[in-house]
Amino acid sequence: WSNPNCAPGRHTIVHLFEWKWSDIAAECERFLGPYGYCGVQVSPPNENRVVTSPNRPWWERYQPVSYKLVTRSGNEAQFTEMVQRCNKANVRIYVDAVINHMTGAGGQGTGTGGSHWDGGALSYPGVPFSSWDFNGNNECHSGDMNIHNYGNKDEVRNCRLVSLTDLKLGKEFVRSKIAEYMNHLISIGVAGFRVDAAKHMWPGDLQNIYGKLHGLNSQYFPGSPRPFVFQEVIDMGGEAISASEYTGFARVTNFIFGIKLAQVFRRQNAAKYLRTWGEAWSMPKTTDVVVFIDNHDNQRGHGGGGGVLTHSDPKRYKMATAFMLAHPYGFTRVMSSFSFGSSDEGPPHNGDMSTKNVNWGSISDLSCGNGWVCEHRWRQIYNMVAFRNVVMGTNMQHWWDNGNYQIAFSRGNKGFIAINVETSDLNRNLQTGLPQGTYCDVISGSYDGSKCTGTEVHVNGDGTAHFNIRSSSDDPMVAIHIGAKK
Ligand code: ARE
Ligand code: CA
Repeated sequence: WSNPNCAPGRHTIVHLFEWKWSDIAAECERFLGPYGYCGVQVSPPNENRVVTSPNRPWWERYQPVSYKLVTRSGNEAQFTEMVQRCNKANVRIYVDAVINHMTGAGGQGTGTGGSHWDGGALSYPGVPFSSWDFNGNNECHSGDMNIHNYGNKDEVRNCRLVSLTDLKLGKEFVRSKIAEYMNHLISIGVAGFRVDAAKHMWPGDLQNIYGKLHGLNSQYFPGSPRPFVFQEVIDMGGEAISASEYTGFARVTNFIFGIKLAQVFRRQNAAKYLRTWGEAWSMPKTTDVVVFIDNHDNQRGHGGGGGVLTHSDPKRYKMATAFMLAHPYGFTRVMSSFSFGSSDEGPPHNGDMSTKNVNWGSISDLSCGNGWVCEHRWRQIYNMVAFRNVVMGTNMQHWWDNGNYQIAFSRGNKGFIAINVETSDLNRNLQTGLPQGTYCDVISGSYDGSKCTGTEVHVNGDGTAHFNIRSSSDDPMVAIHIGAKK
């Protein structure tokens, strides 16, 4: 369950947060496929509660009503078409699986797929789940049924996360309904799952559910390998539950990663220390993690968030993302956001609250418009996704730092990056480890097949090259690789 099942030569996924299935299908064909992305993490595809106060927040999708595939992103036919078109474009789909809970415990109503739900009565006939499918006073001893103490494992796993009705995953019927939902998605052709709120489920219950999952659809995945599973476990240290309880069988999300890199690129911790980036920073093994600079929660202060870099601080964000993509550690995920004022605000919408389309834009300008930030279409980011594909399998070599905030390293003899987080310019010769030749800096431009649209870097016969990186530049870094050589 730890293999992402990417098409050959692809190594990064993008979270297209709240995108419509029809837009994702088009994006796979016109952008993600051609630009080398492995896949897309999509928002939860199953029926959810319709929240009207606040009006249709993004987080209503984390309150399941049933496992019917009807949401504001689209219906089952649109979901299926997206999966088919993306797989055909060599881009995988990973589903955000919300399986710890159903809706908030109060209220009742009709979900996005027309199913009735009643949180007070613990009734979800669309599945169907009823009161004996949920944890109650026998399992949860917190008093009011909610989680208060993250120091108590039983409470975190058997009580309600922010009052969401907590499924009894020890029960065979509940496990089988969840596995049925996930197997339905597998039969459509998805490549794996992000497991939401995994910390709030017992590792044994999760392994039981994973064990019920079918191999992937052989139409797209020869030999039907196991689905990829990465589990959302927030472990910053200091709580009863640790990420290591969830590794060894599947991956976990690494939340230390984005916080620590934010400190470096905000100049609160010298970049020279990144020389040992990885397990030495109290992070799990490289093969056990999915890594990212920010996610949909912490970019807006949810999930204990804050402290991370986001698109709203583009200079530092691009530097941190470039470092992530250049460095060998972890399986990488790029965030693709919509712009927001309040932290509750849902995706860009039309007058009837339907989600706005994403623009394709012109060839020279890949911006998305309509309130979609589309970090994954920023040149400094997509060119580093390609860099990662080119250098995959090589080690970090030729590390250099100025003893403070200027760093550089190569990936074997295939790629090289220099980053200037200093307040002064970087102007010197560095050993790149690359073969002699003229390379295109893929930060300031691209290789268009014959020439560089940005700066050129000339690597000498001895592997050295001259770098001049002004600290005041919008992008104080240079990256070159053998896939963008003149
Ligand atoms: C909303 C309202 C609540 C209301 C609830 C039920 O905000 O006030 O009680 O609905 O009506 C998202 C939003 C929530 C939202 C929820 C349901 O962020 O605000 O609640 O959807 O609509 C913990 C979990 C972690 C979780 C974060 C948010 O461990 O798993 O909280 N993250 C995932 C998703 C979220 C999603 C959910 C789970 C729920 O990524 O987007 O919530 O499906 C420390 C701990 C962390 C803890 C953190 C915050 O850091 O270490 O474990 O994270 O504090 O409490
Ligand atoms: Ca639980």
